[in-house]
Amino acid sequence: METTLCLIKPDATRRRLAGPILGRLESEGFEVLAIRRLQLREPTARAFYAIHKDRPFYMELIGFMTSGPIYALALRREGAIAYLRQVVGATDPAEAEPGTIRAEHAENKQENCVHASDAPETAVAEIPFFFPLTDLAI
Ligand code: FUP
Repeated sequence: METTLCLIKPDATRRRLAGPILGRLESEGFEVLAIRRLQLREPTARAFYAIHKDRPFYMELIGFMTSGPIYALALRREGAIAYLRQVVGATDPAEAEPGTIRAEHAENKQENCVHASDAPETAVAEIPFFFPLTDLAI
């Protein structure tokens, strides 16, 4: 079993899509180990996306991610990390496989509804931004 981090981003929260997305994740076999609703502050958003700090879209991404409430979820499933990336779909909804969350709901490359950790090292680094690892028994 693996645990991964999923964020339901401000665009999806604003559009009342948290429920449908959570339902989809549960129907895909993910167990919700932990869930929080919160609004990211700039220093936390900057640190979370530090890997992108030199990309041209970085400050716009930080502005967007701090623009409203998000949901953070720690999700457990067999092969959770790769499987969640598959269910979420490509960054750009225009390129996302039909049926993926982003193909169904996302507006563009930035307002793309969800974040999903992209590797085991990333999940272990990202989960503690929101949940103490000691609470999750992973
Ligand atoms: P993903 O792993 O699919 O979430 O996407 P990336 O790691 O490529 O991008 C990280 C974040 O940057 C995503 F949340 C979307 C955002 N982004 C933009 O805002 N503009 C872009 O042109 C590309 C990515």
